[in-house]
Amino acid sequence: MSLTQTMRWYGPTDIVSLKDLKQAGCSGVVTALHQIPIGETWKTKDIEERKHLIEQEGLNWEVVESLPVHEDIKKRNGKYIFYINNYIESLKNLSASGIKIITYNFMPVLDWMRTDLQYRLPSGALALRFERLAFIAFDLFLLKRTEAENDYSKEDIQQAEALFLKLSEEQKDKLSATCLQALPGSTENFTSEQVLALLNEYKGIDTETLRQNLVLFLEEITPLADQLDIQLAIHPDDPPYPILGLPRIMSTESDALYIMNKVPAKSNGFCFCSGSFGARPDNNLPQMIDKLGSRIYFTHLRSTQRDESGNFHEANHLEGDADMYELMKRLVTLMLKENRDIPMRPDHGHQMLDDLNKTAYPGYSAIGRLKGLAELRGLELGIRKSLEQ
Ligand code: CS2
Ligand code: MN
Repeated sequence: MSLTQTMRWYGPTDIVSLKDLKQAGCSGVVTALHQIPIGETWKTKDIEERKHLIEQEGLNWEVVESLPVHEDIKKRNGKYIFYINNYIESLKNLSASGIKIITYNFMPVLDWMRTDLQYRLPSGALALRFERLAFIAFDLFLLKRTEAENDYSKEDIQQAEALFLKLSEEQKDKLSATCLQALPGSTENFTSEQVLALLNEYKGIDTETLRQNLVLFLEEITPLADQLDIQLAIHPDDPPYPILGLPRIMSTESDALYIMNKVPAKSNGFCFCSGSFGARPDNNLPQMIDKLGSRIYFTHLRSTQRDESGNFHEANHLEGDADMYELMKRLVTLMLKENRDIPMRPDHGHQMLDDLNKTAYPGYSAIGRLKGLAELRGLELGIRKSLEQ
């Protein structure tokens, strides 16, 4: 038994092929039917077609990431009942094809947010980075969200303005395009107008309402998921605090414990993403593994490097603020104790070597992830051998 070492594949449009992933050393892949508009049912034919492609290369489709949750479900208005029924149909179809681990998130409007997709590290490799003042500058002066200034201190606003005034037009465009990045797996960016309209729809939805909407959604889907032995794995917020005035409900240990206790169904579980939770200094990652324990169904291993000003970038997998040895040790111990596998994947990698000349989905070039995977596999092997002695 070992961690099921997987990598994400964005499907046939991904420049990183299944053959590449196989050579990188993984046993399985994590993928989604990105071509299907959010909210529509995933049909058996499409699931089987994708599964076949993966199996033809000698790999397994281990995890769905993500089966996205339609905004109407998060807001619990509009056609949310229709979308929940579709979600349930998709779960049934996936389960019938033997795919049982389903990742999703409950972040309103956007998935992860960074201000720089090409932050140069001392090694020359490129990483994803979040710079707090750059983000504030985007919010205030590029997106021009009404009432944004109420969310920041006077000092922050002054410093963000000073930073903004130094940016060239080209740098401003780049910052906007980065912050308005499309959802993972899509290449179309949002426009400012679109994002402002989407944000507007969350007026009146506060943290408690969003939390309640997640609970209600889980209460609707977990009876079936339990019956089908499905493992639902919610991914944390990234970054793990409110942005753009939106509520956030999966950022901390207490957020996770609340959902775990409120919906005790076995199928209600977590994707433990050390990179997302780890961008917050008050999240004690090893302790979170212990507390969430048997409900951890999938892990993203990645480490961020934070600084005192609230900026962070994605570090090498074995460096940065996360103690990857400790995290791996607790995960291996958990698996041994519960006699089960938890699939893992390196979440993002640096753009390096030949990949510097290629355009992959941000964070998902091949070589940096291969390096992350190799390091994590080695760490796992060492820990397993030493625990066996
Ligand atoms: C992922 C997330 O690409 C990534 O960083 O960790 O986007 C993740 O796929 C989703 O939030 C899960 O629903
Ligand atoms: Mn992640």
